[in-house]
Amino acid sequence: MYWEKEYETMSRGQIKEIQLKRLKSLVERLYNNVPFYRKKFKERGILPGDIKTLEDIRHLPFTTKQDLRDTYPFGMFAVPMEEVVRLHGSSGTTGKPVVVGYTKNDLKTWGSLMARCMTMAGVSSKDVVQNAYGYGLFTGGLGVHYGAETLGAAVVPMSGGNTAKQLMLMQDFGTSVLACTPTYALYMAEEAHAGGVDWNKIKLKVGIFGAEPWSDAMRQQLEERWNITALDIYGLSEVLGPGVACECLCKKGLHINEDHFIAEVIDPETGEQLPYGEKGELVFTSLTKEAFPVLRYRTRDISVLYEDKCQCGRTLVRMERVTGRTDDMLIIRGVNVFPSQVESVLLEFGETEPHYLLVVDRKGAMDDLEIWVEVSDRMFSDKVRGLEDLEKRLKSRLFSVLGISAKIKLVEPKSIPRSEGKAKRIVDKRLK
Ligand code: DLL
Repeated sequence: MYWEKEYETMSRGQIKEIQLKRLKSLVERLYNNVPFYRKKFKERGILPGDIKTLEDIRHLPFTTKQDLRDTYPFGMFAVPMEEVVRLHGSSGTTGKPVVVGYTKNDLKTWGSLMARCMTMAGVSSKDVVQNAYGYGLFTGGLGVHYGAETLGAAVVPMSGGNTAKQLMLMQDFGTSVLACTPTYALYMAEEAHAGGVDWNKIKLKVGIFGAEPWSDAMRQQLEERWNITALDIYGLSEVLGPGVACECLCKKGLHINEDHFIAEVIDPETGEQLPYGEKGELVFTSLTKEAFPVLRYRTRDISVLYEDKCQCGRTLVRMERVTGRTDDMLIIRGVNVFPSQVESVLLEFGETEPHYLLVVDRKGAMDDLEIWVEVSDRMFSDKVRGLEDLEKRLKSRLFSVLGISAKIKLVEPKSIPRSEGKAKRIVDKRLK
């Protein structure tokens, strides 16, 4: 089943034609309406008329998260504020979020791209979609919500949490589609198996899971525990929100909605474009967004693109599921965490050394973060009371900076292995 068959199954040549036409008009809009891009184009001596082929995209500048921070909050918007009808933000917890905006048209496009993704996943207007992505600045909740409505399905706007009620409504409403992060779906499955659920009343058939990396092993667990087909959905606020790409029932990678986004894979060191089939950093250009278009946005997500036709009949390029990033950002219980945030806290405390390790694991369905911290010589020989007090203060300060709670393990000076190359700050056991 297709939502917009003509776009989803057109020849590669036709897709490229549409992309070129839209790229030309995007560059024109950026040049005329966004001072940030006009300056960048001028520095490189580029005029909108210089874009003649799709390959010319290689001459255009990248956009980074830092660029978006520097123009906070609305500096990248390409339309006047009176045309903006919605604002969302990235899921970072410290400092200012990255702000993205949408016009009425943008919301319509987003709704239909999400409807397209859900159709790809086998969802139809007959379904009851329980939406347990968080509603709020995060794009997951409202993104899925409007997609399901556009499709004509019945959406249950649960948002995240409140697991007992989630399970109750799932049974009472005959929910057939569950949309949430894979970790939350696993947690709900655990609770459901722990008792109280009448499995005859569970009508789930599909899970649309994303917003964080997950593995095929986890897919298998989710499929077995819920007796469903579990599919991967990808997106990021800076480019759209959920709906940039989604798996079809063939489970051979995620189809990118290429009539709205140009996807490239680049070598993260040199910035050079890599051919299909090679692994590198994903870069997206949003072709049709009006309020907040981005040119060659560096996602930091690592993937591979495949151009061969999928058995589902779609000709849209597929991306391999994202399991890693070029930076050291971790997503723990849905929150973006950078080791540098931990470092900055340790530097505030005189009693610790800036040697630390973030150990992330999955206990049952929950992500678990333990932070190993080396204490200074002076402190280590101190009384136990002093150490306990330090642990408490660290825990509370880290909670306020990271936005999630972590276990603290104070270790002896010089006990965390030193590295001769890049420091190894992270042990992530979740994707094993
Ligand atoms: O996570 C949008 C979203 C909502 C996608 C609901 C899917 C479902 P951000 O909060 O801006 O937006 O986070 C974007 O999350 O760069 C990836 O690192 C990661 N991510 C998103 N989807 C996936 C996925 C939303 N399916 C960042 N697999 C991205 C792996 C994912 N990582």
